[in-house]
Amino acid sequence: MSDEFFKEIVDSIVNLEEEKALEYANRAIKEKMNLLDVIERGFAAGIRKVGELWEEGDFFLPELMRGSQIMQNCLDLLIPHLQKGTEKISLGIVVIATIEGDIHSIGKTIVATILRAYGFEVHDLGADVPAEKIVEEAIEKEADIIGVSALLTTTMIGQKRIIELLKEKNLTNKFKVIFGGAPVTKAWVKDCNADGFAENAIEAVRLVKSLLHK
Ligand code: B12
Repeated sequence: MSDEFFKEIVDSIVNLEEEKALEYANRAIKEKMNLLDVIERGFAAGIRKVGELWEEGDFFLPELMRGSQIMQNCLDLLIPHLQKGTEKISLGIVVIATIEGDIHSIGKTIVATILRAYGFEVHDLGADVPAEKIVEEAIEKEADIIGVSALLTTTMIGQKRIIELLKEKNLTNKFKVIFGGAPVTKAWVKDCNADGFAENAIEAVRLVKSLLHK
């Protein structure tokens, strides 16, 4: 798996070349590459580059949407292969969602998939989910961990709302709450009194394992 291959994937996403991108995804599967690496260093790097181009005004919203659709189609191919090694015994229960007002789902879905592959029972509630619903589901599923994704600075406040709700319901000690998403920082986690955050899916696995002493 060479850096050149990752670069080719990035270019296919940036140039909005769906056929090529799908071909690379299929090649990665066929050649049994490390698919998480392929996603993080190839496809995710590509979509982030598209985001930068959009921010700089070189791309418009339809191009951003097209890029994310191509990324999603490639993930649909890759994810079932990532899940293959899933262990049968649950190491813990995770409820995960992207917070209300925020439709960014790609990163959250990758984290959910990888946690599943590492043996956690994961309930993925999807995107644009109200804080109240996330807490309700965590109670119902008897979760150990609540994971909340936010990609917009305007929706991060919803992550804090989860902590407030748990406090109101006297449930602070029942769950560990972790955050994720590009704008989330250590300072924000501290400010909210959350239990941690992770910048990518592998770090998320490490974080969850350490919080649950696995
Ligand atoms: C793809 C994308 C979209 C797609 C989303 C498609 C989808 N189904 O997800 C579409 C085109 C729909 C979209 C829409 C919008 N977008 Co957008 N989008 C992006 C983009 C380019 C990439 C996001 C992404 O998928 N990254 C790849 C994944 C793999 O990375 P990730 O999400 O960061 O996730 C990783 C980690 O953060 C972490 N993680 C993530 N979640 C969690 C959760 C837990 C619990 C843990 C532990 C870890 C974790 O692990 C993940 C895996 O490595 C970003 C740019 C960027 N740099 O993030 C802009 C970006 C987030 N979007 C932005 C904006 C403004 C919008 C819109 C408001 C645009 C508009 N005017 O309509 C709308 C939002 C509408 C809404 N209400 O939500 C801005 C946000 C600016 C800000 N400061 O708030 C960004 C930063 C672009 C920019 N540079 O300006 N977007």
